[in-house]
Amino acid sequence: MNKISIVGAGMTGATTAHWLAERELADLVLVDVVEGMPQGKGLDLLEAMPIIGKDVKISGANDYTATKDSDIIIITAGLPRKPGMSRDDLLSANAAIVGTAATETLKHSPDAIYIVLTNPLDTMAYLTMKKTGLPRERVIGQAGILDSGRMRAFVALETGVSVENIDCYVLGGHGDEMVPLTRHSNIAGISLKEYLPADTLEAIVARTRKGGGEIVNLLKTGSAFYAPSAACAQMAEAILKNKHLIVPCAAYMNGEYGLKDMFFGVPVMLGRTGMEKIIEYKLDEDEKIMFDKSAAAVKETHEALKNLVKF
Ligand code: TXD
Repeated sequence: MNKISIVGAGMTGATTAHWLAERELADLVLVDVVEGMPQGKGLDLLEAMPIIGKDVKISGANDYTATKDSDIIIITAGLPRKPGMSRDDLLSANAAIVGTAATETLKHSPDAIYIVLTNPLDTMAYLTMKKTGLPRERVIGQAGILDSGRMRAFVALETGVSVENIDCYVLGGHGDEMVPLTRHSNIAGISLKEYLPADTLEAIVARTRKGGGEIVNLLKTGSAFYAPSAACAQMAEAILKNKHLIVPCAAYMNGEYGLKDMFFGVPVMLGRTGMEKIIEYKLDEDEKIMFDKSAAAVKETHEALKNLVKF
């Protein structure tokens, strides 16, 4: 059985464990600083396994020894947003948490692939790669599947078409400057630009960009967790099953799309070695402008990180 350890057993971490257990993909370990909480959630989930008929071992811990020999480490530890906060407002608090989680887990699982969720996402993935010194194939950030999932849900609500027929591609940084590619997004092969009136499509794009904030404002405390964790589980499955699945994720850029030394949301191929390949779309002029704007915002947060942390 494969093994996945999830650091941060809060809303996103515990719900990721839930989706993963349903897939019977790997044994699971939850790690959190709150005493008893990861153990309690782990045991509760373990006791659900006979009921849903899945042979998965799940446990919780407050230290990293239990994560030994994990195939995948998922990092969701850190603070979530409060209403009125941007993801970047979380930078200094979460940099300390993610830095420790990354280096400590690596000691026990030198061959693991890292999936990072903590915000500000692109910069926390960058921090994880720099702190661990891992090759870029083994550090991937989750954002694009979620942002694209939100857009797919809004298109489905608008059109009444099955979510299975709707493909959306939201690229760029995981912030308000994210880039929903309406030309490439489609319903059963028909571009959204053809399928929907311009103003409807514009409203969907705007709602997608603010999708995380919409939920933060409704919840009042905490941020979205069902869709983010479902996205994370899809990534872990694609990796462990060596699916060569192409999905938007945050990846370390080494010249692709003209970007270097930064994490950015692009279509990647996921398989057993992690991020196997970056897919490069041909962007038109408008798309390129949106890409550059989003990249500039991510770069700025990366620079703020470099002023906080030594690699
Ligand atoms: O799509 C995405 N990338 C995201 C990211 C979608 C949803 C949530 N996203 C971000 O993940 C969010 O902005 C936060 O930065 C993290 C965690 O969000 P979550 O909603 O799960 O927050 P919780 O419920 O507060 O859980 C965080 C847990 C909590 O139990 C803390 O006790 C724990 O993290 N924590 C730690 N665990 C281990 N080690 C350390 N040092 C630690 N510090 C806090």
